[in-house]
Amino acid sequence: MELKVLDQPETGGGCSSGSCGSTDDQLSHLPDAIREKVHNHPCYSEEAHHHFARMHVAVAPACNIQCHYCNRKYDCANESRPGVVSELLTPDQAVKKTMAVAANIPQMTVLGIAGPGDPLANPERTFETFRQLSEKAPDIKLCVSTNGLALPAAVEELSKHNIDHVTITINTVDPEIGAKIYPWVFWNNRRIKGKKGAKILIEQQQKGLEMLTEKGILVKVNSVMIPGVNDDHLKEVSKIVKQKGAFLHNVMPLIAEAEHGTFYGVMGQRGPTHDELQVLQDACAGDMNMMRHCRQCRADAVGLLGEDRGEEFTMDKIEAMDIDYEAAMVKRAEVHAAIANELEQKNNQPNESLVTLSSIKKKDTRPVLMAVATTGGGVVNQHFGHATEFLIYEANTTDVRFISHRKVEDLYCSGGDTCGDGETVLQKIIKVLDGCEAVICSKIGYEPWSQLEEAGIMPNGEHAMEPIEEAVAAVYKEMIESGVLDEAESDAELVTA
Ligand code: CLF
Ligand code: SF4
Repeated sequence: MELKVLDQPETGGGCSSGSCGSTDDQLSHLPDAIREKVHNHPCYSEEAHHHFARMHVAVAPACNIQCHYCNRKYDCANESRPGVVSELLTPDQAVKKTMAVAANIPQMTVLGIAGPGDPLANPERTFETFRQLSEKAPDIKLCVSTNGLALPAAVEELSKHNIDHVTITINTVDPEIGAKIYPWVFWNNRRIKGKKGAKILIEQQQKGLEMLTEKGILVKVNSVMIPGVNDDHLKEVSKIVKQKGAFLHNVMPLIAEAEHGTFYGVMGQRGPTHDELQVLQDACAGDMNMMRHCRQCRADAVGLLGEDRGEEFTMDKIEAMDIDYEAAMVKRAEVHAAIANELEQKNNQPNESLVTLSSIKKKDTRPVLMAVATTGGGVVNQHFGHATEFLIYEANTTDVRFISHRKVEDLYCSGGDTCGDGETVLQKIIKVLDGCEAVICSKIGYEPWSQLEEAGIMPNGEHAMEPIEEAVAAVYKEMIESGVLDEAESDAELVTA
């Protein structure tokens, strides 16, 4: 099966969408064993994230460092949006919850422990959960995220439980910069401050990374992009972690709000803009596989990356469930086989729209950003008014590539009497879509249609249920053929003149 997923280092030419026939080399250079590890992991594979779900269990409350973007009242901000609190579970409860979710959401393939503190600062609770799950649910991949301070000491134990995916948050390899991010680390029963503490953390992270890759465990590196602190430096971080064998780099934006009570939030440290983040991700992509579909999910997240079904699986609801686990296992196997089959068929078919695009002789056609509304499955299947996030794609004459996602704070259409009254909400959504020239959804009402058009964003509801890359390529082709891109260019020239 062809796997279309991650940004690969540029190899010169060729379509990187993974669905236009010539891209079998996307992940084909990977050994089968690694392909097997990533093909259904929604964080390690961009394609998988449309189809497979993950869940987190919040079993790890303590942390052994302090980050300036974290308020310990909330979940670990290395893998979560700041300001979120999860339901803390015992290992037994976590195992029960995982089994219940696996039975109810057959697409759930990965169980991660990512907080609410640092999983490896809570080794008994973390490893007891992994130990039980590796016995009771061997078809679920186990995943853990850590700040890395306690990692070297934990590598042996991690490898015993078949944990194939480890995330280390590495924001810097320079203690000077580290001291601006980490006020202290707790090491050998002492709180060590400033540069000295940062140096210990960096050494432990690098050592842990080397030990994991030696054991063949896939390592993803998360880095929080903090403008003015580590933004210029992260390209070097990317290069170094790649040299040491990291599989994937996920550069996430700092989210710092005063109301979260973090040091950065209170000090007014800003996060990056969409453009700044994309420029840095593109700069790192020359050296590294980049993850661009991270949702900074909570320590008890459940579902596809873009959704959160945690409320359906609180412990009181799980206690009341009557589950036939045998039937559920059969169902899981059927669903996984059906997804594999669907992906294989899709990847074996060339994207006709892209093939036709490549025959367009027009030179100098510029790339265009488009927003797509989807609930998953890799197809355009969501009403504009129901979208809580948009996936952003860039189209050019040879390629359609996934760039990022953008969250919508309020729904335009929330149903009931107020539906459609959302003028200010709509203005906010239009701001979120800044830089996009089209929005592709399954349906869209008259009011948002005309306001989007006025804002220079072309709405399109004609590609419902089509695969996303094909729909984006088709809309791009329509834009070229109708001369919309030329008009926009000459408008821009007029303005500059
Ligand atoms: Fe969870 Fe992290 Fe494993 Fe994924 S999340 S522990 S690698 S299973 Fe994924 Fe969520 Fe981003 Fe993390 S989208 S925050 S990268
Ligand atoms: Fe907070 Fe996570 Fe940093 Fe610990 S490692 S201080 S929980 S962001």
